[in-house]
Amino acid sequence: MTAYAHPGTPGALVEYKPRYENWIGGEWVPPVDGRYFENITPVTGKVFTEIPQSNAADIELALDAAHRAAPTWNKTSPAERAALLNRIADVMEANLEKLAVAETWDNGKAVREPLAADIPLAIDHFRYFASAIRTQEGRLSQIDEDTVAYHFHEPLGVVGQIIPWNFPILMATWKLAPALAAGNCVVLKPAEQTPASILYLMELLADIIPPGVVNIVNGFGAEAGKPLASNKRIAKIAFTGETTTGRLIMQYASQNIIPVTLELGGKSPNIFFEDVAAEKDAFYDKALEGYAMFSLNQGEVCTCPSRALIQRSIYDSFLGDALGRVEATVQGDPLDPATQIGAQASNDQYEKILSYIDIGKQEGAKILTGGEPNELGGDLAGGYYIKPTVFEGSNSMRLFQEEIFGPVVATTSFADYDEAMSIANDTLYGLGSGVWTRNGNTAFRAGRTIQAGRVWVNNYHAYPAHAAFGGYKSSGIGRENHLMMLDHYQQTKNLLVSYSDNAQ
Ligand code: TXE
Repeated sequence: MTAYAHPGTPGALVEYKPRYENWIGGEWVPPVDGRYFENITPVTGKVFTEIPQSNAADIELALDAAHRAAPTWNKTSPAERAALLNRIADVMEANLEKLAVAETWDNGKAVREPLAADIPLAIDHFRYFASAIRTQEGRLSQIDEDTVAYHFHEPLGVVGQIIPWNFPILMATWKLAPALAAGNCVVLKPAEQTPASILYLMELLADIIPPGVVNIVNGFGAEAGKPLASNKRIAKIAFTGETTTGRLIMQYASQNIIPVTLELGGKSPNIFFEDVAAEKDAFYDKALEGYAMFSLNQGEVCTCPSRALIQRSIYDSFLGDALGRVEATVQGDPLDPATQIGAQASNDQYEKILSYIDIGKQEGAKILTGGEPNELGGDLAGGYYIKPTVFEGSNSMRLFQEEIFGPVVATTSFADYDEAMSIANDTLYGLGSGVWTRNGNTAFRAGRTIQAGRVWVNNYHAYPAHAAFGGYKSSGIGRENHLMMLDHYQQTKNLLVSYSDNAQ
């Protein structure tokens, strides 16, 4: 398959508008102050569209629209909500290729990923929550012969959502689908680095979402995110982003005593036990692939397996084979489906990753491959490309302790099971982790011992809608995906009824 034409060039599948507005109350609404910022594609480093630089006034407009829509939308039946979610999924499916190209242009990721993962997962997510809300039931407790406690699920009302730039459409979906299924209206702020693909999606959905049920306000964290997260008119704030920002979000929410869900940083261990190498078979091959997954989505994944732990007895041979796999990874034009690693999402992130590569060198960690930008030619010359990078070092190094959010893996060895567990848990974070072994008992014990919300056993980077996802420790509060997500967007109403005329 040949590469997709870049937006703005002849034959392009996606044409972005030169300027977007906020999506409020079912209309495109210019920012109150009339300010816009330039949005750059990381593929070439060039500006391709302008985005509203909103502030508190725009957030208030969006909240006005959401509160106008809420009395009706909050009362819709589960069947009506499910129908909307299924319609959204159908439109996305009909436009899958366009959405994948739009996502790549805004974020820099290799288009094969949104084609095969981000967009199909988003579609499935809407369908999953359409089913979930149809099958959700309230509860009834029989207190005594004549007294009954009914438990009803009620929507919270109007909720705020703030998302990051690594999976713009999928992260929007993870938050929108359960919120809408539960009957809430939403004001969502995309990340300033990747606002365009979500606006492109809203253009496709403009006619099917009732006005005010979903509102998108763009802008920067302090100017637009804070007035949303600290607003008295939201009943909940959901956030994905950096741990330091998560702390601020909790402070804002505490002023209004509203619930918060936080999905924050990670430094996930990926552990390879010696029995993995007992045979050089398909399982061994799968484990090598599991090691190389640190560069998936350019390493810009909160669960990036950024710490690899390999048992000492197989360290040299396994790492040697794994390096071959890493070096064979294809980096190039993100719009070429053959490309496996694209561009980092922004210049800031590109600089941050390179600075961590310097920190690693200064700490005395050894670079085994990569460790530098990938200077691609032609119109990709201005883009933000970094070669997948393997470091060898020890777990006390900053390289092993701080989230880099790039295609960089810090690798170390361990003697036995106990040491593996102690290194794995020696981190502030607890989001993802991987365990690779042929021994079911080792897998189970390690899975229960590692302090992380998700432990992948003999696989990695799978995100089905019906598996709970979220963090231990500084990686966050609450879960996303799975039925249980509905609880984060609902109130419980208890009606305690006596059906007796007798005195109490
Ligand atoms: O995150 P921020 P940034 C990590 C990753 C990355 C680092 C910085 O290590 O290098 O964070 O990224 C909004 N009130 N992750 O600066 O600032 C902001 O506009 C309200 C991990 O992009 O947390 C954006 O929409 N909102 C992560 C969103 O928060 C505020 C994914 C995330 O931005 C705000 C992204 C404020 N005061 C980065 N300040 C993951 N775990 O997936 C910012 N925002």
